[in-house]
Amino acid sequence: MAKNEDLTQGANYEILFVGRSNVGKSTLIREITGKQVKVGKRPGVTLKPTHIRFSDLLITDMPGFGFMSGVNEHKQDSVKNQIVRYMENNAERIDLAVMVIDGSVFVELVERWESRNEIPVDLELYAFLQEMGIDTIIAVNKIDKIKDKDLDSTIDGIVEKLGMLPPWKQWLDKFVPISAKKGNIRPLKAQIRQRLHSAKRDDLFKYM
Ligand SMILES: Nc1nc2c(ncn2[C@@H]2O[C@H](COP(=O)(O)OP(=O)(O)OP(=O)(O)O)[C@@H](O)[C@H]2O)c(=O)[nH]1
Ligand SMILES: [Mg+2]
Repeated sequence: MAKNEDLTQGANYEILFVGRSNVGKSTLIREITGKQVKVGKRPGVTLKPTHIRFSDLLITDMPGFGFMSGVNEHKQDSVKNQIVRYMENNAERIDLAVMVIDGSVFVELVERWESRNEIPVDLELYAFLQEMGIDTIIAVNKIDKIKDKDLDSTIDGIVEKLGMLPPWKQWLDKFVPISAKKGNIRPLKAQIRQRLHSAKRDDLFKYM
């Protein structure tokens, strides 16, 4: 634990990966950085913020919001509180958040919550990031599970749920369709690089 904490010392640029459990955050970080982070078949694999460090670039893999098999409700609440606290405590250091969603089920899940009159965790998380003023890219993952002909309408639906207007292609700097598992992550890399470039940090391109 102490060692994990030390990785944050002296970091000047932090990219945070957040999202519901099992959406593919850890798989994505592995694809982007080439570093091994724990990836699981079951949700709830990452239970604490995990850091990877390159020079003064800090990459943080957050535990997933939402359902985790074999983890009780109390524990799930404490994971959620931990995530919120981490974002509050480190908002100044966090330059960019990549919110990962499972594009193949996102709209259905959100509607299921809405039909129970509950606020979907994903929307809550997104609103919180906005409130904290953290620049956020939505990585629409698992597009290998969506039929080509349905891709545009599916992403349009996601855009609407997040309170923006379709067509999604007017938000190319915000919504990036990817498949971490298939190694199809180029649009996300391009967007991250654009943010690094704006921050005059082209020197960090070599790490991703
Ligand atoms: N089909 C498909 N599966 C994927 C993709 N990306 C990740 N997965 C799978 O989704 C499962 C969960 O991946 P993880 O990377 O562990 O997910 P996570 O978001 O880090 O999960 P937590 O640590 O529980 O929050 C694994 O079985 C991955 O192989 C993708 O693009 N397509
Ligand atoms: Mg994980």
